[in-house]
Amino acid sequence: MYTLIGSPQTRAFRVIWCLEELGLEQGKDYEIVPDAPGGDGIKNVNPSGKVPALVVGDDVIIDSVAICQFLADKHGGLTFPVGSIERAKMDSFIHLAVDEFDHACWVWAKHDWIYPEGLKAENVKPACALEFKKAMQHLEVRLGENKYVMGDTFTIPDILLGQCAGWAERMCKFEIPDGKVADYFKRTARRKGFVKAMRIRNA
Ligand SMILES: N[C@@H](CCC(=O)N[C@@H](CS)C(=O)NCC(=O)O)C(=O)O
Repeated sequence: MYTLIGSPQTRAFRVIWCLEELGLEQGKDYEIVPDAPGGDGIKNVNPSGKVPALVVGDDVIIDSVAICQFLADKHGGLTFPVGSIERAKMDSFIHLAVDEFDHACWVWAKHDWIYPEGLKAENVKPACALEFKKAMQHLEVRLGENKYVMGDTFTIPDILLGQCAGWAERMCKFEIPDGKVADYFKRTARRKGFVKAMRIRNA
């Protein structure tokens, strides 16, 4: 039984979506300890207090991407074999999600409600909106006519990009223009794994 530490409203959502896509069930294969960032529970396993973390027996894995990669490798889904070209290309999409999508949302959040007043800089939020818009354009070109970023196979970067898109729309109010990319996000949001993860998030 895995223990996922982190509230489902945080990046822990990515891990829940990943677990559900891999056919693992809450209560049977994993449990969630819905700690907020900085809480005592998470600080016991991650000195930075950041969520999520996954407890696996006597070990702990920190970072949503590392956790998803571990689960995908272990349960044989959402990824490609280590050393394959597909794996390298998939990893490249993971970096696109983290460097461009996650980063724009995260810096926006820091300058909106996380930092104290004195540290919030004028113009940072519009700069993040611009970065996000550029990232959407990069994604559109790289997606091409594909169903998912790696073609017909749904993989970890689709989870990361989908979670970031929801975050961007809900919290940052970044625009997702109609067209290929919006259709792609709608497609990922129709997946059973996403629907089940959202049910857990909203419970
Ligand atoms: N790269 C890490 C980032 C984790 C992260 O920043 N989590 C946020 C919540 S979604 C957090 O705990 N923030 C508290 C902080 O930055 O102190 C991951 O993907 O797990």
